[in-house]
Amino acid sequence: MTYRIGILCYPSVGGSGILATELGMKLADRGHDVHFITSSMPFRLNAYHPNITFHQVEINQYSVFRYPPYDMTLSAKIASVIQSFGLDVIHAHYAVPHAVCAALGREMAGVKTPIVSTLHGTDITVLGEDEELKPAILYGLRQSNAITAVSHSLKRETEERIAGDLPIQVIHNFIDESVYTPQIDPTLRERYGLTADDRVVIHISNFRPVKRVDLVLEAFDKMEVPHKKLLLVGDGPLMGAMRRLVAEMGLEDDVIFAGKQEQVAALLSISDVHVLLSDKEAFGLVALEAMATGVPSVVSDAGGLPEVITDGEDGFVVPRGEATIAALAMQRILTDTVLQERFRQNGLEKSKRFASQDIVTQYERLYEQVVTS
Ligand code: GMT
Repeated sequence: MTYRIGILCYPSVGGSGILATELGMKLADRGHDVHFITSSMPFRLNAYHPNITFHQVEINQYSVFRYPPYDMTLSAKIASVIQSFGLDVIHAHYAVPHAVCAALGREMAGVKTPIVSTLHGTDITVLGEDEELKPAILYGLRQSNAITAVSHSLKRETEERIAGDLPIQVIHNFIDESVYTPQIDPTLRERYGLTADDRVVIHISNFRPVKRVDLVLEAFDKMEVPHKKLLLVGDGPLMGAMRRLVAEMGLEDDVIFAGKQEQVAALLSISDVHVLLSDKEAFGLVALEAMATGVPSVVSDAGGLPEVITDGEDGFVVPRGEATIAALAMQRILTDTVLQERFRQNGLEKSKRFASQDIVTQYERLYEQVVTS
């Protein structure tokens, strides 16, 4: 059975947008008719696909508005797509405003199109802390016909903070197994000025406070490993501060800022260890991407990260905020080639559990459930 599916997500760089876009593309490959309703073209939606339609939400800039009414426009667009294309299901990624707008759009269209809402993390762990927003989040979740969370940890947090009485199903994030696989590009290391002796630590994030890039720098600085290099990929509000910190720490020669990149599989492949020391992390898609590319991770014990990385099996899970422990963990992987290879092989095997093949089927089953009930 194939469906007409409306997908709401943030189109810019970010785990929830990436996941929603990849899901839409995989669903289209399976014959579903997929409609992205977003403010701009999702950044990974880079290939033409006959089963995908992109509906741009135009933002009204009328001068009387101090804040353009994006949520209203998005809801109206959802209503119009429901009416024009007869959507069978709406899949909202991220509670705010998408779950809420899905409910409003459906109401405007005067229909009962089922809504699946997927919680990704900060929509609950950060925005759910805001008492002014909480009722809106709860409204969006109550209006949903099914709610999913990307990890057991996020399901627990949602039950504790917001909606203890609502059923939440865990569907883990996935990777495109055809993209995230060990890659060999002999020229790439060279292009980043890396030599064969260099031991490369990689961190990829949106440089927001929650990612603790400062702690990554501190841990890297503490590591006693010859020829160590740190590859920082991504961009965000703390980029300026991190550049200054690198200079203050005297690490300019060892830290490479690669900026925002789309082809992270290739960059992961030239690295020896991946590090993510976030204070909060509902899942940590990038740790899964590293694992599938054959790169062991050192991650903090935040949120769902221990559901991705198993301590001592395919990487190390260290306590939050502990730079010294993280430094020792990275050092062990970089200096013990037997351990590194064991983690790498275990990770490659484990990443198959998160292959798109199975996870997309779990979403399809859920669509069937909400459409037929
Ligand atoms: O990590 C971010 O700040 C971006 C955020 C997003 O919404 O794009 O990521 C969240 O969703 C990802 C996809 O499900 C998860 O892998 C990330 O762990 C989660 N981030 C946090 O919980 C901080």
